[in-house]
Amino acid sequence: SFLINVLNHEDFKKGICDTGFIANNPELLDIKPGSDQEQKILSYLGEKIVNETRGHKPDFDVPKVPDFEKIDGLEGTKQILDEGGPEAVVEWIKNKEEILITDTTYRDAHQSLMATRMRTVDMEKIAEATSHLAKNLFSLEMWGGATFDVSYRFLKESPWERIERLRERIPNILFQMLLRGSNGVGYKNYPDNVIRNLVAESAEAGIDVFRIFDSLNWLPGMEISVDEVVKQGKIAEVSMCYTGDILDDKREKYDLDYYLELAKGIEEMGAHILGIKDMAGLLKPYAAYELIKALKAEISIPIHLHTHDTSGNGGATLLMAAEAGVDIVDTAFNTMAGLTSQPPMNSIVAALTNTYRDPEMHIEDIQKISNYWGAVRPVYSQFESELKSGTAEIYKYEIPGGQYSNLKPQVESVGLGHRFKEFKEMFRKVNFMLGDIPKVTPSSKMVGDMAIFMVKNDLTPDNICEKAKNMAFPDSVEAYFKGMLGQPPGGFPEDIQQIVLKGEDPITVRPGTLLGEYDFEAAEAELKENYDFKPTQKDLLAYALYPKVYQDYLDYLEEYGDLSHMGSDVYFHALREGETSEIKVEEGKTLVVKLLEIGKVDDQGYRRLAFEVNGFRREIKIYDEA
Ligand code: 3PY
Ligand code: ZN
Repeated sequence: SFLINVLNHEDFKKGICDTGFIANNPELLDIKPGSDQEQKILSYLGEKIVNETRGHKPDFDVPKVPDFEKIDGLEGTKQILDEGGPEAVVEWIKNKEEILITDTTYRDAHQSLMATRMRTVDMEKIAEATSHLAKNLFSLEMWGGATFDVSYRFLKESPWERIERLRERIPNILFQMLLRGSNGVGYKNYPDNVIRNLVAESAEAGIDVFRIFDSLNWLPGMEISVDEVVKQGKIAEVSMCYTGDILDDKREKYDLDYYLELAKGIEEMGAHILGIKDMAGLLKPYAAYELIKALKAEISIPIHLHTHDTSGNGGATLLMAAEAGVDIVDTAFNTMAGLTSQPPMNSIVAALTNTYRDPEMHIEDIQKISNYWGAVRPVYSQFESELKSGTAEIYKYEIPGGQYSNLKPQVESVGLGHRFKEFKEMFRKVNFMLGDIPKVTPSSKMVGDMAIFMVKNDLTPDNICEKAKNMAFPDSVEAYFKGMLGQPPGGFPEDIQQIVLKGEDPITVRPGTLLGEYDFEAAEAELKENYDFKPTQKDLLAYALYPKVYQDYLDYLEEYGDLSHMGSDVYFHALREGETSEIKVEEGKTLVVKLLEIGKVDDQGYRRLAFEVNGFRREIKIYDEA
């Protein structure tokens, strides 16, 4: 390669090559990496090292996958569904006195603790052990919500492949996803055929339980999703989002009757299970008791409770719900639980063992899985929020767990990091200014956008109608007031609606009836034209839901290749000088990479990095942006 470098050099071609040629042109000694794949990986690592980690990497323990005895003919809830359909699962739940447990570690726990950054490799390694050691779980919530977007946008991996890779290793436990009704796994209303397609493809990929919600508790926003889930023979867990406080007479909009009416509507829609989606952890323990007791008397489908532990009361809420007869509760393995995540599974199981609601899980077995996650978590610490303890202030601010770990960076990104407290106060004020609405993706994002907008422009609920008359509001706020997220309980405040819409008429029908069909064929033609591959229906959905994010992902793959098998310590922190790492590049193929040296910046601003790859010295040059 030295010779090739010499022959291709501009000066050499022009014949300018005296005795100083080599000494004056040290880049001639560039030894280019071997294969294309190798080169892509080294450029990925090089970029990380030179422009991000600058060679600093903390020490990490290697997460240990526990030993377990393989069970022949392993069976669980998945087999009940596959053999008898949703009705068989519902019957089975109803006949159980024991409480059933869902684990959210693969989805909401990391969405709420570490901005959804958990990579498939870390899930995959513990998957088979989970299928055995936690075989009595009702379900694993492992998809949907923000995971779809974040996989493509930040992790540069396919969320579809995640289902596949996990399903291969977990044949016995139901897979559950979170579906935002007409908003799919996005932040806006999508055409009906996109939603139907998303449900069908998710079902085909391996999702069994669809937890469907509407961010304003507007039932028409969930119709299409529910209909398609039922058509696919999967379980429709239709949810009501819990907000306010049924124990507080002053929050009369969200009293017990509100939820009972909603639940009846959900049962009438054909839901197999009622979900209670307490996205911010506002359901207090005694309120949970009262709510579940009343619901049990009113409806006949099983009840699945989802909460967050932001206040520190999440465990108490689950236990009171258990006492009131709730059928299924969401938890996460302890080392991935607590705070903005779900209440801790191991502790809840311990609390209920030897009671009439004993979840029939083995404490020692599930401890092993929790230990694994405990070792995985530090690799992701840069994505964690600063929250160190439970906070009763969540009852005041009502910020969803999944939004919490994202908010600080979002507020910082618009230069308001130092005004975070003020922002949280504004989040609350905006909620009441809008008439007190359920806040969950995407309505929670809209409230967040509005709060940022108001803090930035020194607006208050008192001065907004005057001061913001001629201002352009954030897109999400405009869409909300237009009715594009559906209709909020109690309607829109007209004065604010007028200044936001500036004369435009809002809609009151289901947005999907106005959107027309998404043209999947045109999308396929577009993708084929710009990228050299034949997209699957799943790829087309990614493009339909997130056109820009998906194209950026494809561009990234061209530049760096598929890095989804690389260990997360290397993926996020690369290597330090002298460190050797086995980097898995695909199934059955590993490169042994050692970072030998990070060179000094040259006069063009480049650093030369020397690696050893499978025993061969490789060098690359990376531009130092600092
Ligand atoms: C999501 O929609 O992603 C949520 O987790 C809402 O709580
Ligand atoms: Zn949640």
